[in-house]
Amino acid sequence: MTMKSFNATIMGVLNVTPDSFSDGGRYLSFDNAIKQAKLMVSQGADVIDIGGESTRPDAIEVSEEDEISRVIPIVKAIRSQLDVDISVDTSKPKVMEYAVAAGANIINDVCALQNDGALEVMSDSNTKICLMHMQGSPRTMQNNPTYKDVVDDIKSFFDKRLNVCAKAGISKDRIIIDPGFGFGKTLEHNLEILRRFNEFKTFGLPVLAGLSRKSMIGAMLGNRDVDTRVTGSVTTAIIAVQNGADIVRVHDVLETKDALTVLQSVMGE
Ligand code: 9MG
Repeated sequence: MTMKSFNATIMGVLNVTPDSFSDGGRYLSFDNAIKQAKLMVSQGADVIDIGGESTRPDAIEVSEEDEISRVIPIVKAIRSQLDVDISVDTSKPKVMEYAVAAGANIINDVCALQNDGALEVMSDSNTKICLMHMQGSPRTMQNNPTYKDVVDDIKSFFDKRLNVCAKAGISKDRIIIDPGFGFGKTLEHNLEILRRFNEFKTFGLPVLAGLSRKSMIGAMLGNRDVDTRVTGSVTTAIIAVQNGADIVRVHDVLETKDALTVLQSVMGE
């Protein structure tokens, strides 16, 4: 029997938005956000992903200034108080610029550096970048998403974005890819991506899976609401890691860490 390593990186989600779908507003205050970041680190998070604008379809748009004022003080506080990598979830070049200057280790861009100016900002830095696939925009993405072959189509998208990044001088060793569960995908698309997750390994890059508390979990469990999706979320994280995910983006760090530790003990090298 061949043994593998299942020591995936745990990225803990820290939303500092009033309207994020799964923890809307809970960590909006500065003190609560820092407390939550400390808790996630104590539970085993390797990276904290800080987001100041929700990506849900009905989310209120946030100005550049508001996003900067929500996110950057938290980046600075976490940088000075905790020994953890910091990711900033943003698609705005100005926020990227501030985040990089404040010491972020990763820019997590659900628009894969397609917004005007994003590529230039990131080519001027050494920070890692997560390129996520999304069909459409957050507002329109769930209006009948269609693919010829969902995994092949997403892989073609990565081919193109990796080319664009290479031309802009962004080296491959800075890039993480992410098929973007729930971003312009039906339940069937999401399930197929999860089953065929290891096909994204052909790029030779770290692959991130973000499934935590998403509506696909609720749908599989008979329209379960967001607060009762923990077990389903952990199960999908485990499947993703068994199928090659290097990083899992999760809300429930303790539960995910326990499940990964058990997986590694039983199945790991
Ligand atoms: C911000 N955000 C929400 N869901 C996400 C996912 O699945 N991947 C990444 N990279 N970011 C996400």
